[in-house]
Amino acid sequence: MDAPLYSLRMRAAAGGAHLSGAERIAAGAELPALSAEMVSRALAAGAAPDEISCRIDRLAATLPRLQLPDITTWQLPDWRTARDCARTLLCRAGVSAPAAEAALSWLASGAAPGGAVMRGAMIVDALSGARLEADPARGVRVSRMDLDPAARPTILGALAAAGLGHPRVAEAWVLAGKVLQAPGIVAELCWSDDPHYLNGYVADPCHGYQRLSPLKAAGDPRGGRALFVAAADFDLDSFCTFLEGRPLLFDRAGTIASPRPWSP
Ligand code: WAQ
Ligand code: MG
Repeated sequence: MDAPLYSLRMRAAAGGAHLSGAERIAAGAELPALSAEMVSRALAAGAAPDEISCRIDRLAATLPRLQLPDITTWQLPDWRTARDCARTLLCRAGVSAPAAEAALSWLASGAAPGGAVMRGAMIVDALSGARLEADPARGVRVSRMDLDPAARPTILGALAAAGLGHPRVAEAWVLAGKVLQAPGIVAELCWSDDPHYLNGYVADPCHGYQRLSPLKAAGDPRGGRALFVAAADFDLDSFCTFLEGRPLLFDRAGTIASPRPWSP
């Protein structure tokens, strides 16, 4: 019998605003080191946190194991052209032009009330562009997903070999991998709130994880995630329960294409 696995979740806040978060799944023996690593990360996030919460939950004995989406990387001359590219990719995935536009401008101006960065993701009707999340400051937090511990070295090795060794890539790839399994998902749009990390992505079930470099201007502290959903038969509760609650591991990489200049 395999050793039990645990979900670890960390979230740090300062002055009521989200600072950083992390999600992992690991065996018990890894928990002391991993939780210390998460606390260090919270402390290194920039502002001094006034709250760091770490939570550990034991998971069911057998977890589903899936393949990660394929990765493409589109190189763009600047972030404005990349936002046009994001519009094109979102529309190709089935998002309406107004819904894509609305999400891009929310992310650009701060999607939480008062123009702050959200703690989680917006949920956006892919047709109308209406926001569906219950709490516009929190959104939905995708959690309880990770690389299968046994496959982790191989998958991280494949990323590093492709020049994608930055830890943000693996984390976002895994997060998008889970998002693309959610019932009713059409596409995801994301860029970081880290002022120095400029890459972002559009993910959809057909074309996988499509990185756009750069997707924002250097120094911009705003970022976030929009999850576009098809409203027909959409059930908000099952969508959020899946993303927040259902544990999922990835044990195989998708194909990783070399970076290419974008051509529409
Ligand atoms: N669930 C939902 N939304 C989240 C989560 C989560 N677990 N974690 C973060 N967010 C939201 C929140 O609004 C953050 O402000 C925003 O996403 C950005 O989070 O291939 O690093 O962790 O080169 O800053 C994408 C490109 C990097 C990676 C994304 O996001 C690549 C990134 P960050
Ligand atoms: Mg961040």
